Amino acid sequence: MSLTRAAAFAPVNIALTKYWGKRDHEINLPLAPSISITLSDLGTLTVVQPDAHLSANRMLVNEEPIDGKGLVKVGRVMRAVRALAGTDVRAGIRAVNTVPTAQGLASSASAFAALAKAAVTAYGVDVDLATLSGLARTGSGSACRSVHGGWVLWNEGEKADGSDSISEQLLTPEAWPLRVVVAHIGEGPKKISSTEGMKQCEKTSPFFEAWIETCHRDVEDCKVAMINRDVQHLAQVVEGNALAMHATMMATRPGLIYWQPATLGVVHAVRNLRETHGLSCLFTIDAGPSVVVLTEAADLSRVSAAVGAIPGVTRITQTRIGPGAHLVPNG
Ligand code: 2P0
Repeated sequence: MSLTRAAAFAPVNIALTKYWGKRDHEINLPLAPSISITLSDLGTLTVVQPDAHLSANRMLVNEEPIDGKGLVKVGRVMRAVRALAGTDVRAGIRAVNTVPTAQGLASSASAFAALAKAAVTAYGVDVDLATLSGLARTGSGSACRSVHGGWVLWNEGEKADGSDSISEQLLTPEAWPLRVVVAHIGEGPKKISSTEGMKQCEKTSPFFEAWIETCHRDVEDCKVAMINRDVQHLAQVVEGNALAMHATMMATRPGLIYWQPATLGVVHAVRNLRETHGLSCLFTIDAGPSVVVLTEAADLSRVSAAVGAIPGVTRITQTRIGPGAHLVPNG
C-alpha cells in the first residue's frame, strides 16, 4: 500500500430525469433510475492527503472547516476507501467549488465524485469506474453520475448492498453536443437540503408513488429521444419530469417550494422561444431556484440573451457537456 497526495476535479451533473426518492437513506439507493448530463468547467477540485498523525479526517470546503452531517457523509466514503486499502490512516482533505454551494446546482455531486476519485488514488486503490461510482454514491446519490462524462444513466439496482446501483455512460459528450445555459437565480444556501427534502417528500407527498412510476417511464422515453437526437422529444420528457418532481415537492406537507418568481419567468421564456420562435431549447430545474437550459449551438446566443434578460436572473453561465471526474496532476 502506498499513500500519497492526490488531486481530482469532478464536474457537476444536471439530471434530465431526476433522482428524488430513496429505498436506502444510509448508502443512497434510489427508488428509480435517472439520466444526467455532465457539465464541463463547473465543479469541485479536491485534494486528499493521507496523514498518519490525524486521529480523524479533517476537511476544508472553500477554506472553511466542515463538520456535522457533511463530515459524516465524507466519513462514509473515506471508510469505504480505507477498507479497500486495508489501512486505518485518516486524511486531510481540501475542496474548492467552482459552483455555488447548496444552491440547487448539484455541488454535492461534484464534491463527492472528486473526493472518491482523489481518495482512491491517494490510498493506492485500483478500482473500475463502476466501483468508483458506487463510492461516490455513498457520499451523495447524484455524485455517482459525475464519475462519467457525457450522458449518464444511474441504474437503480435491486441489491441491498448497493453493488448494482452504479452509473454508466450512455453517450459521449461529442455524440450529442448540446450546449448548456445556467440561469442563476437567488442568493445564499437553500433552507432545506435535498437529503431532508427527499425524506419529507417520501413521507407526506400524496403524489410520491405516481412520481416514482413517472421516473421509470421517463428514463425509457429519454433513451429513445437520445437515440434519435430529437430535441422536441427530449423537451417533452425533461420538462415533464422536472415539473412532475416540483409538483410532488410542492404537495409535500409543509410544501417544498424551491422556485422564485424568476424561475417561472425562465420557464415561460424557454417555452416561448421554442413554441413561438422555433428555437431548439428546453429547461430543467433541480432542488433550487436556478434553471438550466439546454440548446443547440446554432441557437445558443439567442437563447442566452433571452434568458439573461429575465428580471431576477442574476447572471448566466454558458457551458457544454464534458468529461467526468479526472485526476489533476500538480493540482
Ligand atoms: C438529481 N437532485 O437527480 C436530483 C434532482 C436534486 C433534484 O440529486 O441525499 O444531493 O446526497 O443523495 O444527491 C440532489 O440529491 O442527495 C439531487 P443525497 P443529492 O440531480
